Formats: sequence, structure tokens, C-alpha cells
Amino acid sequence: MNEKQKKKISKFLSLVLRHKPEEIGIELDDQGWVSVSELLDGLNRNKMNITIEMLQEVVVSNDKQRFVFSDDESQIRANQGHSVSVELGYEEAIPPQILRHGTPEKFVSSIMADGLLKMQRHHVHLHVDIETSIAVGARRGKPVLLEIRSEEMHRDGFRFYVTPNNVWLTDHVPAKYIQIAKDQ
Ligand code: HQG
Repeated sequence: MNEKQKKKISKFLSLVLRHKPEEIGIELDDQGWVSVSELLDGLNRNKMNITIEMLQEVVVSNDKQRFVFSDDESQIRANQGHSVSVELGYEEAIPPQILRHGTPEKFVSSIMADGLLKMQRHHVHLHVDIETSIAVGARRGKPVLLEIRSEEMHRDGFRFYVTPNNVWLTDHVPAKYIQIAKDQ
């Protein structure tokens, strides 16, 4: 498979494993899992023609490790980013001193007034590293890097969760913990 084919499959997997499983007639369980055979059947009913080997390649090579197989490889789910109701069961964790969030310039004034809101997702998504955060912001315009005083938030009682692919999740970041990164 070339990169274009893998990206196309990854995008479609994001759609059905996070947002619209009904699109291919599959059901996710409460933790977001679906059996691999049910997923492949659903994909192939919709003329996607994906083999187990192709699915494995997409999961393993995915730039952001968006998907994961269960330990026995019989099930698959998205690591985060759902809009359907799922309980991912991530452990609460103590965040580093600073976490980052990249956003397009046009949202900054609203964020500095209302804080970071989860919008359509279940959580606000934060990252440790600068490059990833800037890339996230650049999806929708000129990116601005925001720094979140996450350790202080945690001390103040806010809960944080971390996914296996190192995305930090929280419910809301009030504006007082956010600053625009210098030197950008
Ligand atoms: C913004 C992708 C105005 C927020 C990415 C963001 C990430 C506000 C947008 C992951 C706001 C929501 C998550 C406020 C937040 N006023 N705008 N008060 N509060 N926003 O896509 O963080 O490819 O739901 O800054 O790479 O951009 O899906 O969140 O711009 O890791 O795996 O509202 O999604 O990963 O957008 O992206 P999103 P996000 P995947």
C-alpha cells in the first residue's frame, strides 16, 4: 500500500470507529471496541476491500497511533477522539508542568476569554511536544501555540487522563492557566 491508500483507510477507520459505526453497519461496545472480523465484514460490505494484513499495516504505521488492537488481536478501537459515547477507561495521571495546545489564530481571542472547551469531542486534547501541537493548530489556519500550566491545574483539582499514544485529556482548561507561547 502507498501512503495515500493508508491515509484513506485511516480516515475511514476514524469515521467508523469514532463517529459513525452505523455507516458500515457495525456496533462499538461501551469501551469503543469492535471485533476485527465484524469490522472487516462491514468495510468489505461497503466495497472497501481491506484485508487483515492491510488493517494491521494501517494500525502499526499510523503516524499518531490512532487505533489499537486488543491484546489477543481479536478486537480493535480508536485510542481517542470519539464523538459517540464510549468509556475508554484511561487511568488518571499527573500531568507534566506544561502541556501544549495548537490552535488557529482565529480562535485565540475566544480561547483567552472562555478557556479551552472540548467542542464536539469528549475532552480537550493536549500534547507534550511543540511540533505535534503546532501541526494540530495548522490543520485549520495559521497556528498559534498555547502553553497550559497543567501541573498547577492538577494541584487545583482538575483531572487529567493520558492515552496510550500520549495525548493528554481533560474536561476544560480555564483561561487563567493558558498563555500564548513566546518566540513563535
Ligand atoms: C478550538 C486531531 C474557540 C480548539 C488532532 C480546536 C488532535 C476553541 C477546535 C485532535 C475554544 C476544536 C484534537 C474556544 C477550543 N473558542 N475555539 N473557547 N476552545 N477551541 O478538532 O484539539 O487526527 O475538536 O483550539 O491532531 O484541534 O483526530 O480539537 O482548534 O490531536 O487523531 O476548537 O484531533 O487528531 O477542534 O484536535 P478539535 P483539536 P486526529
